[in-house]
Amino acid sequence: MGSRSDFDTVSGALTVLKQLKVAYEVRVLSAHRTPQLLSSYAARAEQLNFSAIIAAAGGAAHLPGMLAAYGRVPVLGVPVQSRALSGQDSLLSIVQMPAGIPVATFAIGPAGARNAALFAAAMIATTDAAMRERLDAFRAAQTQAVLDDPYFEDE
Ligand code: RP5
Repeated sequence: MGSRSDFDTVSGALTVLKQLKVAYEVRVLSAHRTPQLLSSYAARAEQLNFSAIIAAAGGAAHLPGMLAAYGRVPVLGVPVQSRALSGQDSLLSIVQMPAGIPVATFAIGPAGARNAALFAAAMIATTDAAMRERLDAFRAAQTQAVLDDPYFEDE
């Protein structure tokens, strides 16, 4: 994440990663406050052969694009809801990558962070049968929660 202040947005992603037993690490890296750190972290992600980087940032959110530019690890960008423009600025700056360096972009805020984690797990599941089973179980539990809702009426 671009700042410690992004943590509330990111924390739901960590819950999902834990639940699905995806190994992860968490860092605060700022494209503008710690630019050197950002490039060395992208190199580390490549060296360790990470499956994905979930990059959450707000405002002029160049963190995901810069991480994607420095390495080949797929970057999943999460726009953080900014105070000034409610995250529209974050969303547009992450999603509008010029052709050549892709960043997969998710919804603004905590929903986007959780979905980025689920997407990373789905990427891993393409070559990992145990992860596939955990994802299936996650979805089944989600379905069951709807069915168990007293306001849900079965036909
Ligand atoms: C971005 O600027 C961060 O991703 C954060 O969303 C936003 C504000 O950062 P702080 O000023 O709260 O550190 O770099």
